[in-house]
Amino acid sequence: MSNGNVIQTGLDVEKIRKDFPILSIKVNGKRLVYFDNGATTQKPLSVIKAVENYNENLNGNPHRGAHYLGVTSTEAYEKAREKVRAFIGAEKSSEIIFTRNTTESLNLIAYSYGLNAVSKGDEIVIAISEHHSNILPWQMISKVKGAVLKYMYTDENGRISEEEYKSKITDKTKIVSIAQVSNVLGTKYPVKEIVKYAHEKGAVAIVDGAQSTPHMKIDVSDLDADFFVFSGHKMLASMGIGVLYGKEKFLLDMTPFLRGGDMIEYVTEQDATFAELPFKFEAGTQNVEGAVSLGAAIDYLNSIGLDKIEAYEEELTEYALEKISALDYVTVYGPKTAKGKGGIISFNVKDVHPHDVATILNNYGIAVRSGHHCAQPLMKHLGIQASSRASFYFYNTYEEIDQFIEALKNVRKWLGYGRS
Ligand code: 7TS
Repeated sequence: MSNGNVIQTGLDVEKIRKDFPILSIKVNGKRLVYFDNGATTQKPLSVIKAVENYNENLNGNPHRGAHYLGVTSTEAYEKAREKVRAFIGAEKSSEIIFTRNTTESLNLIAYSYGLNAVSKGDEIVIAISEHHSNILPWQMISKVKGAVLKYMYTDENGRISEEEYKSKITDKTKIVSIAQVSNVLGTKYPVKEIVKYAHEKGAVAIVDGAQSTPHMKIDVSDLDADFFVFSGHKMLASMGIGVLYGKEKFLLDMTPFLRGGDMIEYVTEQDATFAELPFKFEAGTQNVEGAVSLGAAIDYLNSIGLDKIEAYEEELTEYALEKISALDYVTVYGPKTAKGKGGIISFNVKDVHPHDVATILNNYGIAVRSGHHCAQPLMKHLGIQASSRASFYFYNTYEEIDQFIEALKNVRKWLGYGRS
């Protein structure tokens, strides 16, 4: 299996890798093994070229003026919006709002929806494994409005049981916000069931798709989430472009988050009326080249197929889990099998600080993340300060996992310990 890049899923990974120039660079004399895809992903040539083409031929300030480049940039921007709509199965492109990233999308929901919808004594429910981006906005709303922030806890396998979410989401719950895939544990949570239950209790459901949208087919209509958010840079696109999907019935009633140019209809000395959706939420000059990069990234992902990507990553993760579990001085957090888990493995090496693990692996050209992964409440829940994390994408190979495991076997030796 270790040399098999063309497995049951039929992904020709060697061919795919040729599309990603950065994967050929050397780090400390070794070919880069990039296992930090949970933080950000690399770009294929088609995305790099789409941005180049935009800047060489199409750049202008969209939605302003009638001149040629004003029109071409508007077309490029709106074409990207339509690609996003189709990619996540939204009904209308006016339900797709471009933001900077997942963090901004969640803050937009908190300020524009949460501040109005939540009152004293109401409850907001999130998971203990949330990224800080899906915690801090709700802490703010809870403090300002006198609401209660409640947590759904993960069990020893990194899962949230039906019993757990049903005991936390109650008639008092106004907002449920949960990541579809945990950026630390890799758990794929039963978000469709959680959204359904939240609706039964009269709550609004928000799904953070930062770690799911790049890796699996998303259909927001089927999921029925009221809001769905993600970042372009974790799915082959540029940094600085993110998405907020919201059901029209909510977006229409929400007040703008940011105010200024391009989001108005009329402005008088003392008052203003706002532009229609989605422009009401896109104040100021937008990141058009970012949107273009996201459109090109979507084309690339579609050309491979999200179902194939998910299946390949599951096989790769199963292989890595099997190998890493055989090292008795390594502790793995979250689900121990790849079924129901994204390509994310968080772990600690006995007696070695995660930063040392990452630094030693870097000597072998291997990039893994270390730290609290912006999930400090989860770290506390797990009883640890930090962990190392390997996170995969469809351009990673079995060979790279072998290299990673071999390097991991040497980590304790570097620090003067025996191998086990
Ligand atoms: N939500 C989840 C589940 C995430 O994993 C991240 C980023 C965010 C929100 C925030 O995304 P941003 O694009 O707004 O920054 N996660 C990580 C990570 O795991 N390592 O670096 C960033």
